[in-house]
Amino acid sequence: MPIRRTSPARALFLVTLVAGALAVGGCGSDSSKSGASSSPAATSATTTPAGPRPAATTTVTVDDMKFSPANLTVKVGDTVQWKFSDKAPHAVQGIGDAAMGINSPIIRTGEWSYTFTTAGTFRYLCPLHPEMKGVVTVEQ
Ligand SMILES: [Cu+2]
Repeated sequence: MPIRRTSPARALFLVTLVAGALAVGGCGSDSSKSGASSSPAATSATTTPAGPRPAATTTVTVDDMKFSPANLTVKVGDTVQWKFSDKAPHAVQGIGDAAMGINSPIIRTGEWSYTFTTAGTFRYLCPLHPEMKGVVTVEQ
């Protein structure tokens, strides 16, 4: 009876001792290796840029009774800035439902910006001079 009780306990004790010794030995011999391998992993994590590319701003000059460039291609999230510097006042007004948000005040000198959040083709004109037209193509 007492032998049956003590022998599993002793066996467990021995296993615990051996496992502990192995664990300590393994840790001690591997510590320099694991320390060396963890630093390249850390640098690769920091050098990998997360997320999409930064948004860009493209300028359209409003001068000499025209938008230039009149045709422009940007990416979703990009901003177009119209820079007004003509003798006559102008505005930027979208044509059609998709371009309804494009609606600047009448400006003679100064800037007005619009950020394109959806892909598509956006036509616009100057409501004071409807022959002044432009197109912004927004790609995904
Ligand atoms: Cu105009």
